[in-house]
Amino acid sequence: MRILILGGDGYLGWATAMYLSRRGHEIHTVDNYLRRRMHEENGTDSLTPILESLPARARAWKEVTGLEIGVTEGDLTDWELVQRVFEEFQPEAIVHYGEMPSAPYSMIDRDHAVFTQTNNVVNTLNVLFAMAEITPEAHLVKLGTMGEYGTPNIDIEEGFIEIHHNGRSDVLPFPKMPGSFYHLSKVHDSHNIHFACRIWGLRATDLNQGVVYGIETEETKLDERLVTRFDYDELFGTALNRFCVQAVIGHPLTAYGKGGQTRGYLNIVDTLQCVELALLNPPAEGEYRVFNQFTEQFSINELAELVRQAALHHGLKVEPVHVENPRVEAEEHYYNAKHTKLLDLGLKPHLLSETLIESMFATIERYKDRVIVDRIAPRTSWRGVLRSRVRR
Ligand code: NAD
Ligand code: USQ
Repeated sequence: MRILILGGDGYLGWATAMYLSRRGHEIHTVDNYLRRRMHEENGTDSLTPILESLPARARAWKEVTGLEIGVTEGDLTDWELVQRVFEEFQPEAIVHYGEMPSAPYSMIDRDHAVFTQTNNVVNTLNVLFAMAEITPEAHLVKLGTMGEYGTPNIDIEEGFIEIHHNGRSDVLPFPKMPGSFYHLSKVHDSHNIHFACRIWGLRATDLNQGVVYGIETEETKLDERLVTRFDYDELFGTALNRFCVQAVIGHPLTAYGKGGQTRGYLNIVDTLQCVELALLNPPAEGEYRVFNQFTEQFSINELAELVRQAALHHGLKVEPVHVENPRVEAEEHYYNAKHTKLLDLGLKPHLLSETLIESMFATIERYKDRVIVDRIAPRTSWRGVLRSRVRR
């Protein structure tokens, strides 16, 4: 299959490009290095040393495997660039990771909120128009987020819910209550994608993914130059990845608030499997479908305890601390999200275990001299804008 991977320089995009290339697909990637530039802006960096550019990574891939990964360095908000890539590559499927993915980054201030929503919504609109005009048969596999739903006090369905109201009923999109301007950008995308499927007959799979953890995939292990990025700082690191780095360097595990925040989680190798399953089982013309993409749910306190135990076993002593929560979110809540559609397609989950956490410790230990310790503690407050108003 000819697969266009948008955001191919990122944590998940690079791992996906290699995985699908090795399975015989023709791969082309697009990235504008936004993620690298945001790290420069914040004085942070990937724990793993990634090569200097996407072409350099593609060259290393070719040397190791003999396989090609095509590269376009460019911005997806640039309509002419998107149009050119679609015309030249004629994708049969598009895996769209190419967005600004951090909730805290989107909450820094007005500029960062506006940038996040503009970047993400415009990228996706450009992709939808390119599909409609150039490759209307192609399948869009779009990375959304479980955070679109928030934490409602009812079970979360996979995208749609049957509602009975005043004697009538319908199946409608599940209500959304996201927790950051970033998560909101994904809701806006979902509405735009659903609309494009309805009006133009496009086909799309919206993968509402949970929090991803893990450093290694079969492909990253082939050669050190093929590592994917791995972040642990307050803006770009996600919960379990951060806790593993914290355990290795002896930093208290930063549980925000009461630590009862519960989310869906999955191993990076299962992200690859899920995307492949979606690609191999495309929706019908005009169909917009939603899969909840995670394998297990944990509260922050449960994750911290798992990491504490694995650390102890590994000869490391670390304890959780309950730091003031920089976010505005429910710290104790009901959470039960359905996630059967990918299992029905054949997903074989790699569940979180002490062995897996210890193997993450082992990889992190190799790079621990690269950790920038003063970028670990949370600094970005959801209430930051309000505080500056009070100061005035
Ligand atoms: P990432 O930042 O590492 O990857 C995104 C890539 O897209 C980056 O390399 C970035 O430079 C590129 N990009 C962003 N805007 C662009 C633009 N305008 N033009 C060209 N390239 C652009 O993030 P990730 O963790 O790999 O996440 C990939 C996707 O999956 C994101 O859409 C994210 O919202 C979603 N997601 C991630 C997780 C997770 O835990 N990592 C969980 C759920 C959903
Ligand atoms: N948290 C802590 N301590 C930390 C870091 C996070 O307690 O050191 C808590 C947060 O307060 C939150 C939960 O852990 O309650 C998850 O936070 P996170 O930073 O791991 O993940 P999140 O901000 O939700 O974003 C990440 C990705 C994003 C993706 C999302 C999936 O960065 O791209 O969309 O996970 S989901 O959470 O399902 O929406």
